[in-house]
Amino acid sequence: MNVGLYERIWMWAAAAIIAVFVGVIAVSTFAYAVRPPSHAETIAPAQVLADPRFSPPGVVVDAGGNVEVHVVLLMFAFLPAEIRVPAGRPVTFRVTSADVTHGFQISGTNANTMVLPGYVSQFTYTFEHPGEHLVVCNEYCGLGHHTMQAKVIVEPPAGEAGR
Ligand SMILES: [Cu+2]
Repeated sequence: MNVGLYERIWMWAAAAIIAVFVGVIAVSTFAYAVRPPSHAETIAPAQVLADPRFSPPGVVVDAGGNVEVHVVLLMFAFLPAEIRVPAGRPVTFRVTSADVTHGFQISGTNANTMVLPGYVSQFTYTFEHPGEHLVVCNEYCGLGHHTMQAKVIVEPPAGEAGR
């Protein structure tokens, strides 16, 4: 088969671009563990509020100072509805649903995940500045969907209060 020079060049260029794309995905997946925030692990949706990972829901700071927020979404509320976290430190959100598919989006940030019943969604976010963010459900979940809201209150780092 006779393939022209330019066509051969473009074929190899296209193959190289595809190889680079696949390589970037492979490196970010296996070397940097980049993955979607949903499906971190499984959980029985009917027992979410009794599960030690989410009972009680709220903010947990461990001995090492790591901040974890455990949130349960259900028709039509966030538990807890008010989340207080420190500024300038990575905060890991672990979110799950007790019933249907919900969404967890923190306004003014790129923190956003689907929340599927049966799975825990997890992501880590650092709030740079103190302030208040509205949290909304962005997956239609029923008649009261539009009333679902919570807020994240970002507090000044410890020792800087009142500055
Ligand atoms: Cu909703």
